Amino acid sequence: MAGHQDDPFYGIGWAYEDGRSDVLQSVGDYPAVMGFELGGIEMGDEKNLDSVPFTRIHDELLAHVKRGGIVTVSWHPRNPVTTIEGGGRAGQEYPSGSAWDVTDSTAVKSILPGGPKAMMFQTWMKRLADFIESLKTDDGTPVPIIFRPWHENNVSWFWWGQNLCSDEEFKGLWNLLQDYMNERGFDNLLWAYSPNLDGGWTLERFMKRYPGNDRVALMGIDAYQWGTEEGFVRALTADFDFLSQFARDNGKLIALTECGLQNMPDSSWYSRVLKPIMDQYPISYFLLWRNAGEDEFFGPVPARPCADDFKKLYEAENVLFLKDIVN
Ligand code: BMA
Repeated sequence: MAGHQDDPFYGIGWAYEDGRSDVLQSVGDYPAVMGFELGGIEMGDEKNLDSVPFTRIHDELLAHVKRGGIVTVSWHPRNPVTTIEGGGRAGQEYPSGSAWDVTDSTAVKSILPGGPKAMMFQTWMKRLADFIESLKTDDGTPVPIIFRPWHENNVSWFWWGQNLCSDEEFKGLWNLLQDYMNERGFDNLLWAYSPNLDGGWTLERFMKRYPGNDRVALMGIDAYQWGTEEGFVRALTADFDFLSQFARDNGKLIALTECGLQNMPDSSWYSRVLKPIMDQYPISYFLLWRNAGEDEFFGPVPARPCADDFKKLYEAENVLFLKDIVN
C-alpha cells in the first residue's frame, strides 16, 4: 500500500483545502495509508509541532478511515527535561526542548517510575490517550490505528535515541507507554516498532531494544536517501533482508514506515530506486514523508516529473492505493 504523511492537510502551493491531496492530484486516487503526527498533544497544544490543528487531525484521520483507508500515527513528544512549560508556544526555540533536543541524556530515565518527571509524563500520556480515545466512528467504535511511538531509536537525534538511554531504560520507556495505553483499554492500536535505516543489523544488537513479540505487531524501517543512491540501496536491502527474516520467524508484519528522497532531485527515484527494493520483500506499506513546502517534500508534486514517475507505482499491480483496498 502507498502511504503519505499529512496528505490531506497541505502540499506544494496549497494548505487546508477540503478533499485536496498531492497524491490524489498526481495519480487520481488517495494513498491507501495516511500518516498523522501528534507531537504537541502532550503539552495540551491546539496545534501539533507542524502547526496542524488537532481538530483537523481528528477530522481528517476519521475521514480517511471512513473512506476505507488505513491510518498510522507518530509522536514526537517534547523533551521532558529541557522543555519549558508551554514549549514552542511559550517561545522556546527549536531544537531546545523539542524531541530533537539531545543535550540531556537523563530524559528517558527522568520519566520512568521514581524519576523527577514521572508525574509530568503521566499527564503527557493522559493527553495523548484522551486524543486517541476521541478517534471513533459515528457509532462510537474506536478506529484501527497503526501506532508508532519511539521511532528511530537506534540513532541519536531524539531524546529516546541510542546514546541517550540504556537498553533497559529504552525498554522501560516502551513498556511505560504501552502498559498505560493498555490499562486505558485500547484494543484498536497496532503497535509498530520502527528503527531508522541501519545497514548492519545483527540479531544480537537488534534484540537489545526490541520490545518483544508480545508488544509489537508490525516492524518498520524509516529510510531516507540522504547520501548516495548506492549507499541507500545497499543499507535498505541489508535491513530488509534482516527484518523480513525476523518478521517471518516471529509472525510480524513489515513496512517502510517512513521514506523518501527529499525534494526529489532525481525524478525517477520512486520507480527506479525505491520500487525495485520494495518488490523483493512482503512489505505491507510504504509511507512517503510530508510535502511540507518547496524546501521539504517527499511525496509526488502534481504536474512535475516526479508525479509522472509516481504514476508508474500507481499503475503497478502490486502497489495499492485507496480504491484498490476498498471493497
Ligand atoms: C520531520 C520533519 C519535521 C517535522 C517532523 C514531525 O521529519 O518533517 O519538519 O516537524 O518530521 O512531523
